[in-house]
Amino acid sequence: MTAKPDLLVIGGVTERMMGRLTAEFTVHALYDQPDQGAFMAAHGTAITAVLTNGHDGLRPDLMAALPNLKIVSSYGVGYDAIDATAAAERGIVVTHTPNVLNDEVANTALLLWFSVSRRLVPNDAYVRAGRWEAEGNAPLSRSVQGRTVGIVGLGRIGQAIADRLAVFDSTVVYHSRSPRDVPYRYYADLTEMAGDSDVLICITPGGAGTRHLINRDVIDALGSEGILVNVSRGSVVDETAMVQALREGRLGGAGLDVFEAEPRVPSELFDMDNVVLQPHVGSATHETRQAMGDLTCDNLSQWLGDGSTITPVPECRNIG
Ligand code: NAP
Ligand code: 8YV
Repeated sequence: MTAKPDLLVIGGVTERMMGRLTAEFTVHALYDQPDQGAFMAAHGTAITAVLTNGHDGLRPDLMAALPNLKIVSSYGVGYDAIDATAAAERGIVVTHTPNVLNDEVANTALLLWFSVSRRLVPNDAYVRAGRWEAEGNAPLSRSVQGRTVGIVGLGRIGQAIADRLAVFDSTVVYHSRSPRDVPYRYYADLTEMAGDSDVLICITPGGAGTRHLINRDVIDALGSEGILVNVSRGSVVDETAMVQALREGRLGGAGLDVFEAEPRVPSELFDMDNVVLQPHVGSATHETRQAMGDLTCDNLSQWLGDGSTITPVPECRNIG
């Protein structure tokens, strides 16, 4: 019987995933190693496959310590924590999990906007504190109907967000590096779009190309009645500028799933009732995480079978 190939798992995986992985690979869980340096020195040469996730990615020093690495299968669509160009140069294929999470993340984006706009969290607190009975009706909130919604990054998830907005009589507008053949107005200038939008929903990839795309100028253009929703990566928003704008009333509100130094969140946000905070759970339902886990394992299984993969990242499409 031929030995099973060695797979390094970075970050936790579900029981369902581990069941599949152990059937096909000799699995080494990096997070279980008391001395990761010693483990890499002893096993780095044997490892040909890595399974990771969008948050942990693959550190350059780890990639360098795996001379025979052939595939990195990542659980998540965003792969800004993996240097896919460096991987491709070494003939390593990186795969991710596009499309299976579009609906969930789009739903999360709208949930955040609606929660901020309709004051869901402060109103819940109002009831729980007995204030409804003691003080009467809570203050009025802002309607989500008929708004101009600026989507920053009209890709797979951005399009799923736009699809949902028809129900709310929204005017959808978008910004990305290049226009697409869609029936929405394109803005090459993000600040101009922010000035015309009631809500800005950020759903680009992370990484150097989008760092602080949402800067002070964009935030000021969105303005004191505007709402910023970020379901992309924390790095896309200049968090210091955003917190300052919220504190000074120059930004109306924010619905945030991601943060620059997560899981650390600026504590100044904790007291703001025009802000809704989530711990990076855009795709985190049992159903969607199962689909993501299945695709992560399917990529590894197919690679094991014939060397090809189902969903390689664009940088790696010519490998395998
Ligand atoms: P996608 O299909 O690749 O779409 C990305 C969009 O961003 C494209 O429209 C792209 O258009 C635009 N874009 C890229 N760079 C840009 C730049 N510098 N300036 C402006 N626009 C830019 O990706 P997706 O599948 O929709 O996923 C998007 C991202 O969502 C992921 O990469 C991940 O970071 C995030 N995400 C978060 C969660 C969560 O849990 N919160 C879950 C899933 C995904 P152009 O190429 O024309 O610029
Ligand atoms: C996951 C995500 O939480 O897919 C992404 O890009 O941000 C999320 O779906 C993450 O990848 C899991 O670590």
